Amino acid sequence: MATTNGYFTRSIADTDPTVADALTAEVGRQSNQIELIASENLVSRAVMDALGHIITNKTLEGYPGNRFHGGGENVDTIEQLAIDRARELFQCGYANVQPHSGTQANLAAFLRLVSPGDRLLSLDLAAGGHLSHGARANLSGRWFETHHYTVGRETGLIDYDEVQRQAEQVRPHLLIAGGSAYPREIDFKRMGEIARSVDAKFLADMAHIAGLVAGGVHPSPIPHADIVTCTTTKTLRGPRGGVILARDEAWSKKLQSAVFPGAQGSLHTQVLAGKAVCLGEALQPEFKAYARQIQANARVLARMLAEHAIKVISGGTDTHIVLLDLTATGLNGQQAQELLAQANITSNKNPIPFDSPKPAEWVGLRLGVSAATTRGFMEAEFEVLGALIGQLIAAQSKGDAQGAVEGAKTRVASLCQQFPIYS
Ligand code: DSN
Repeated sequence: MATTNGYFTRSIADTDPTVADALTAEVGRQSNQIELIASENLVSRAVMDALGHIITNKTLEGYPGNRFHGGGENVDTIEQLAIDRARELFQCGYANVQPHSGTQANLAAFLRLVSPGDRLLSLDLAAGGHLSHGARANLSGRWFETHHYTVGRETGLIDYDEVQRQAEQVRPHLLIAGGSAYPREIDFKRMGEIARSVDAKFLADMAHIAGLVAGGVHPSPIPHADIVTCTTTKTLRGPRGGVILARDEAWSKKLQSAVFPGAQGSLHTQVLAGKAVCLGEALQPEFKAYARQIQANARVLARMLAEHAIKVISGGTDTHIVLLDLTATGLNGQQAQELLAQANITSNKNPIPFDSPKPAEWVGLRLGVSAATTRGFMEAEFEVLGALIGQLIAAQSKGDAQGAVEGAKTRVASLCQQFPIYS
């Protein structure tokens, strides 16, 4: 019987060494590489305590005080805390902390904002948009008629006059701002004005920049959008999951039922606990300093790469993201990603504006500084890192990066040793 053979006491190393070995290897991987994937971060020990807690056993549907199952009193406490913290952090009237991901949060928002066949106007994927904003491969692309705005070919910036012109032409039911690879500040106020001028609803997806908004270094979409969605995973430095926010508590009834039972079933109770912890952390004064450091570090990284003759899309960054155009280097995104990986720097290939639709042909590399900033890297470390990446790419475009890889590996190892994680 499960309960007589150490079911409640034996560790994973004893019961399932194959999985345990992969988990141990992952600790080594994360410790010994520099994480530059813009959607990643390093959660606190407190968030991990929540994620690994037996609260995961609890099945619940509904909302605090109004559940479909018994025994929910402790989860009620945690969920209410997460809601209150999200409302305080983002200064809004309504928060729903149940969405299992940002995409689920968007799905629930669509359920209340649009009907099948309606027109969406969202940022083009290659210009930094997101799959769940009407991409063909996503349900949203099947259910809605999607139109995209993009960025200026030369500037890499959203041209708001052009968005206005397109909105007048398309007459969307829903205008969406936000995405996964736009490195610059988004003018949510202007986007809200554009939406209202054509009687469209306005959804702001601040998944990537939620931590920057929380930390006060990026303007908040809350005053301007009908609904705001985000993840807790990225700059917010929490568990994998989504949140829906609205300025106005009037959305409460409609959005509660859009999330459950509209878009998903029972809660991920352990993630809910992790969200409560991360939102509590983001309310601390140190989080503001963290957000400022992200921005400062990203600017240094962008400057260093530009000094190494690598084209930085839009010429810089206002966020945690630095998006590189590798065209002039002769490398594509995949080759650059693999090159950096040889030196234990983790990144991802990405399309740049007007790039090929085929991932194998993308010439972009997306870098993000949130995780390394959590690790303790400051401007000085990002100067070193920017130079290393610049030298690696320059050497590879001349055909021989072996020496540069060896040199970079040594510097990366010493940085990782200097800034340990989870020790
Ligand atoms: N949208 C993906 C990214 O930005 O990497 C996952 O969050």
